[in-house]
Amino acid sequence: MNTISRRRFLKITGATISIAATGTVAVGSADDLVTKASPDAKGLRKIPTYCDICFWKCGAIAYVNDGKLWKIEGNPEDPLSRGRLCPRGTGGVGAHFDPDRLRAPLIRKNDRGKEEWVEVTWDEAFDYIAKKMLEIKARYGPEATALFSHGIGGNFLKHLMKAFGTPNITAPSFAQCRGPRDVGFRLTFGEDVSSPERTDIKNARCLVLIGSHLGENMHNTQVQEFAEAIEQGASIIVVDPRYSVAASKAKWYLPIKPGTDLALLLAWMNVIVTENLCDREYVQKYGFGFDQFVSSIGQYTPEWAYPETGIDPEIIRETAREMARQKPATLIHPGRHVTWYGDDAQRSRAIALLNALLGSWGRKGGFYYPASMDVPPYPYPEYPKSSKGKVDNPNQKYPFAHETLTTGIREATLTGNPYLVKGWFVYATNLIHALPNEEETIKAIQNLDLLVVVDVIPSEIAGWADVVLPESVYLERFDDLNVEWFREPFVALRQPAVESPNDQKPSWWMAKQLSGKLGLGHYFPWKTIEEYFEQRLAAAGLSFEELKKKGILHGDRQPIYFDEGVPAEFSTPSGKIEFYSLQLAQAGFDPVPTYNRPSGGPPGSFRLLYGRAPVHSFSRTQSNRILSDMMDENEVWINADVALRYELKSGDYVRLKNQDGVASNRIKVKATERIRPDCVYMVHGFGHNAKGLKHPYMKGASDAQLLTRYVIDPLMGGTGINMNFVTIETEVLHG
Ligand SMILES: Nc1nc2c(c(=O)[nH]1)N[C@H]1C(S)=C(S)[C@@H](COP(=O)(O)OP(=O)(O)OC[C@H]3O[C@@H](n4cnc5c(=O)[nH]c(N)nc54)[C@H](O)[C@@H]3O)O[C@H]1N2
Ligand SMILES: Nc1nc2c(c(=O)[nH]1)N[C@H]1C(S)=C(S)[C@@H](COP(=O)(O)OP(=O)(O)OC[C@H]3O[C@@H](n4cnc5c(=O)[nH]c(N)nc54)[C@H](O)[C@@H]3O)O[C@H]1N2
Ligand code: SF4
Ligand SMILES: [Mo]
Repeated sequence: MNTISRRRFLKITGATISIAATGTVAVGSADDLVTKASPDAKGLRKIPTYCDICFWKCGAIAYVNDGKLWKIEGNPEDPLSRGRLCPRGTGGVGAHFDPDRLRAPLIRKNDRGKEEWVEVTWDEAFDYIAKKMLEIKARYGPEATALFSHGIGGNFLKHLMKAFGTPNITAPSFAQCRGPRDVGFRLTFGEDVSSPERTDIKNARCLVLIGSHLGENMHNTQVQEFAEAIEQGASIIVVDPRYSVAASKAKWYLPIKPGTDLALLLAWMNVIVTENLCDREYVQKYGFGFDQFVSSIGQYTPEWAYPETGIDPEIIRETAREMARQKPATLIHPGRHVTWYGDDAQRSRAIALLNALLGSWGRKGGFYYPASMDVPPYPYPEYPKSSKGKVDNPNQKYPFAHETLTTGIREATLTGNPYLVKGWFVYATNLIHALPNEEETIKAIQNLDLLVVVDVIPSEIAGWADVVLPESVYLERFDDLNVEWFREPFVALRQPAVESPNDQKPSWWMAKQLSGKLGLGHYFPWKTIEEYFEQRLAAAGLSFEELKKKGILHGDRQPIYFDEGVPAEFSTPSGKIEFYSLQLAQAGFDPVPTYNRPSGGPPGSFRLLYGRAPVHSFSRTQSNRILSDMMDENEVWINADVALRYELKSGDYVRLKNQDGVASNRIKVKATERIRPDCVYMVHGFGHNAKGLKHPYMKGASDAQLLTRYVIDPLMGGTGINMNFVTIETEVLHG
């Protein structure tokens, strides 16, 4: 079968441990899988699809009994899930049954944010939107409408917006998540880490996790592979101010002072170089600027790093030697959500450089070269070209931003610089929880002539919309083909298992309908979505019928390591791994990372850290009754000694108040030895205040509300948000 070329990959990227209840699942062979969502059907049907509770897109099989959704399990044919879903995926059926769901299109009938609506027909909603979009276009140009879209479900809306003529299409996955990592790796190796990460965790002999809290961060394949690596005796080194689930599996746990990881990374590299422990042949063959690199890191001894990080110099040496002992199967995990301190691209670059010293890029147990099926895009007419260009990064202020900045579009909406943005189309991203400083988001929204939100529940962002469009949940709809970049090439189909309970519709249908109202119908030449699939798959020599039946089609395994014949080519300016970066030097940045101490907080305050819980995704699952049954509110982790000082015990309620005087909803205390005394920690996504979210309303507290400050990464515009500090307000009563 067709497999895509490396060249196209470059082009495209240029653009359980006992931790989890991931029960192994026995399912029948693909032969008894059927595919149609027919509510009257009797008996048991198994419909292959892929999960949408997070962006990992695990292959799954939905079980429908007498027309009713029963359960969902992993598809054993799928290389991502390998037959097992994570607890969130298993609880995904709760999304279909959620009584808080949006049921019909809504138009605002009072001030923005009041959450008062009139139910309208789809036709009325589209008329309203099209009229506004065309007015905005006539007055300010097509670029004045921006699309915020997260996840594969937004693909057809992206296509519509490109056809409309706007280049302003963005997702929080860059400036609020993995952007700095991909920039740091791209500057070093010429390629992104991308998603799913090209990390060969299962073959690693030494795995270093810096923050990445696998096991709470439940990205399925990574967690499964982490368990495998542990079983095979890999040494695990975890660096985290909090004793995470991953830390409990580690041989070395380094409770680092928050924000000082770059100091540790520099000291590790210093040891490896000074003790002559690097992969010399690899570095000589593929490296550029190694001598300058060596002289630059000479000052960063473990003794220098000790007062910065709080990590004993001998532990720094010991762990560096262990990494070197296992090279090249030593994987310093690049992390994923890395927008922490504003120096994140340089910290990520240091991670890339440490991997480069150990020769793990392109090697088994390090970073592999992903492969993909060659499924050509649909042959649409060409998009109109924008004369204005993108709005998010005027004058390339952030020279290494290679994707569009959400917060850049927000900024332009607030200031009109470089030009005005008057319409936001928001698909599946809760901008109130996802972007730092919610006040700025709300102010920007108040400048708009049109805010459309496509969601499945009445989220906070939907509460601010002029028009809310209710989408069918993933178990009720087709979405675009998932042509994944992974260890092995495959293509997966999301298809409906059941019908939507009310007047909800899939986004491809919305995009096609709206295209008609905007005079862009010729951009949607296919009559049905099936026709679209058939055409794309036929062009790849694949059968839609077979894909419908199996949910997944595989390509032939390709070489994925240098040793297997992948050419060691690096798309950097020098064509080599850049230990020293001329591009950075020319743009006025450090060509080799250097360390700056992060600023501290007011006396008596604690740094606010946040992360994931195994049974929830961001702010999107708290109203899913199956998942909220397992975790209904978040807690604030407070160091046990600190709690004692405040006379607090686990179960008491407090409020957190940040440096700008913003106070949180009440939140339960977890007094624990498992966190440093200089920080507190909470799970992201709780503390909902949208009225329509009846079940999760005001349960737990929102980290997002407290993240009023952020530091922008000067290389690429990412928003570092671990820069907020809170005090603990105890007057809330003991509970
Ligand atoms: N269950 C679940 N899993 C998920 C998701 C989800 O919503 N739910 N979301 C997915 C997505 S998109 C992402 S991006 C990932 C995010 O997950 P990760 O990429 O693993 O990272 P973070 O959420 O940034 O990391 C939180 C961890 O970093 C630690 N930490 C905080 N500050 C510092 C510091 O200064 N130094 C160090 N070394 N550690 C620090 C925290 O204590 C915490 O353990 O999770 C993915 N997996
Ligand atoms: N404070 C803070 N901010 C963060 C993070 C953090 O940890 N703390 N994490 C950052 C990271 S790593 C990421 S990746 C981003 C994630 O940011 P987002 O992707 O915005 O995540 P959510 O908050 O879950 O918002 C998803 C929205 O999509 C809706 N939705 C769910 N399913 C569907 C569907 O099928 N169709 C439609 N149309 N809508 C649907 C949900 O109801 C919800 O309103 O946030 C970033 N921002
Ligand atoms: S990791 Fe879990 S929630 Fe994410 S797609 Fe896979 S099963 Fe679904
Ligand atoms: Mo993320």
